[in-house]
Amino acid sequence: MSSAPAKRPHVLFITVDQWPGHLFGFAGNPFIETPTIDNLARSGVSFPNTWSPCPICIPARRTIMTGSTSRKHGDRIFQPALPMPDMPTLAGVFTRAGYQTSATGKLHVYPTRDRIGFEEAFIAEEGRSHLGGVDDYEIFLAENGCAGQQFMHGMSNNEYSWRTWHLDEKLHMTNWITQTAAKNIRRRDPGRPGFWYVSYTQPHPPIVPLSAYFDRYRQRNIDGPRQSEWSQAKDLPYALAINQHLKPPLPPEQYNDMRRAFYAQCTHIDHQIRLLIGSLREEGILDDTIIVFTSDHGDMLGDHGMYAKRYFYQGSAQVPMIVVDRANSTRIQPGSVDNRLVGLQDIMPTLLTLCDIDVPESCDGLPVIGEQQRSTFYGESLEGPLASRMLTDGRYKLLWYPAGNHFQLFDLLNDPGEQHDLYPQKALQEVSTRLQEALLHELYGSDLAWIKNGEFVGCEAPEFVTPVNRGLSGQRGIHFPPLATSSDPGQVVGFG
Ligand SMILES: [Ca+2]
Repeated sequence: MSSAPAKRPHVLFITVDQWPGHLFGFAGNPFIETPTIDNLARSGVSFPNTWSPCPICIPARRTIMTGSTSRKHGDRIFQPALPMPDMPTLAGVFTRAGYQTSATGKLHVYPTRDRIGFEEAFIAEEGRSHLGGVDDYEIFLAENGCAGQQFMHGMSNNEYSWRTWHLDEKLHMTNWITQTAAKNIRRRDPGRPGFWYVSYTQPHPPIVPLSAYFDRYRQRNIDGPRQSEWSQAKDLPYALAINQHLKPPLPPEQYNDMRRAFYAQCTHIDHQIRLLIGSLREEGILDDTIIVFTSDHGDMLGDHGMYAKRYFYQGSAQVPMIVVDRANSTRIQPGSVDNRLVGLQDIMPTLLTLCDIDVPESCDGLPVIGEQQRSTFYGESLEGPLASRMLTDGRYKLLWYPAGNHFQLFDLLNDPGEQHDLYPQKALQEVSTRLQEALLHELYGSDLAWIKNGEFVGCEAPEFVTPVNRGLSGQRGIHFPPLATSSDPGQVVGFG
């Protein structure tokens, strides 16, 4: 039997949920503390032009785990009861290559206990137990005398109210994910390379930071949301108007505290990552471990009057991407910044290439350490009147809202915060036309009804009716006794 697999590098792949790419020290934000992740960036290469090709939880995670985009993996909406496509998965390919593979935290797949190729999965699925399958974090809470108390803080899974964590620090989901993953590193089989997927459920709401981390930010100045003229226009695209009305603006003091609480969750995760690195170091394998850090999508956090994700503005769709190679490798220059266009579909081919494993043909992504680069990047979100599409060449970004056939154009070099919509400017018509032509080539399926004779015609926007949010955006209740599995597992209990 070959001993070659044991010489392969280990992999620590860390994913966070809903953490925008611009909210890091290494990305230039002076308000947030992310010393550990900044150190990862200094130890490897970061990619500031990384986009979530469909900035919604389930589609983004299907992209990460298949190395392909919505067109191939089959979801650009958010389909909670859609099984994984019949394609090789990141985990499955590593397992077949001889790796010991484990996932800890959020997978967000259906059926819930589908291991999607991992040998082991320890899951924390944010209280979606109506979908069936036990949740390891909920078992942990019960074993520690807190059965069903995960959501007793009262905060919603998709709102921007906040309070500090209501149970002991050691019971916080971020701590549980770290401890479980660190244990998996310690209990590894020393004869095989390890692949540890660590998937934090935060900083996604419910915003429930530990009080120690909120206190850290309590007295600090904090940055505010991006403002723009275009987002206050009366003819705002339907998809944007709905968001602005669903989550009305917070008064400044409340907004600032919410943002501090969000940052507190981020710094908490950053510090917990130190334990993963420490565990690898004490096992004597840190220098032989490739580390990748990313997020499934970001959060608007009030930018342009909007919250959460689904959109292709920077806060929602631009994600962090850091790749740290083995120590002393010459493939990556520590501390380098690579401005190529990158997407979440590139993670699978990148990790496989770094570990000298063949990339399946089903992967659409490109290894980010290779010579081959894309000239444009396409993104898609939702279908019907809430849909939006994006096409960027890295310098300019074109957005299309089919409902109302509304376009926007931003100059990412001079206006990374996208505060000035340049689409109406005649001087840039050539740029818009070029990006529109590239966008036409990307469209498929139901989108083709929005094209006539090669021209964008879109569809009529529905009459705007102020949305009513009776369910508090996916508010959870008391989870003991355990919830019964719903007869309709597709029932949405809040976008993730
Ligand atoms: Ca998500």
